[in-house]
Amino acid sequence: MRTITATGLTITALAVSLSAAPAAAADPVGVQATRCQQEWDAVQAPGHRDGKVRIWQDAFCTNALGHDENDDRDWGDGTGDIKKATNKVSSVMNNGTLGGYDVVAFYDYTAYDWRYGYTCLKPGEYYADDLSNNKFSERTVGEHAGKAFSANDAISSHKWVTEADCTTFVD
Ligand SMILES: [Ca+2]
Ligand SMILES: [Ca+2]
Ligand SMILES: [Ca+2]
Repeated sequence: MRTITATGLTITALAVSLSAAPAAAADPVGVQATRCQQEWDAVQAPGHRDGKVRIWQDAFCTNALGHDENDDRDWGDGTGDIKKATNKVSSVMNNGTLGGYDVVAFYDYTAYDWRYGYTCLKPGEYYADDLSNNKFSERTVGEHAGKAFSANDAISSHKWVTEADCTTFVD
């Protein structure tokens, strides 16, 4: 009886994997989506938390543009750890160590100016693999006050903050 039961289970499992295979092959995004997890796993630190924020030019953690354990008030000014990344980043990761200032705030404007829109990435969210799915907070000043713009290809500065400092989060 045990042999028959085991055979039955094997056939069932095979049928499931065969039926699932065509869908996976037709979905290259499914392959891309594992890239951020691979990048996360590759960080050599306890719990993969080395205290840094990581950024990529393209979605799915592709084409790295830098990493920083501090704040950077201008992603395009040629100084600090983030130098040539303004208005082009499409995926981000929070490898911050847990506790205190462990949330990363990303701003549309330089100098951490939250009034023109920002969004925060909690350490427990790990990463955002495609920022085109996320918007900054609504602007509170300027001609576009009340509007919320896409966070994709738009971030211009970042700062380590606490969760209590944010009301808008990357999800
Ligand atoms: Ca900079
Ligand atoms: Ca981009
Ligand atoms: Ca910007």
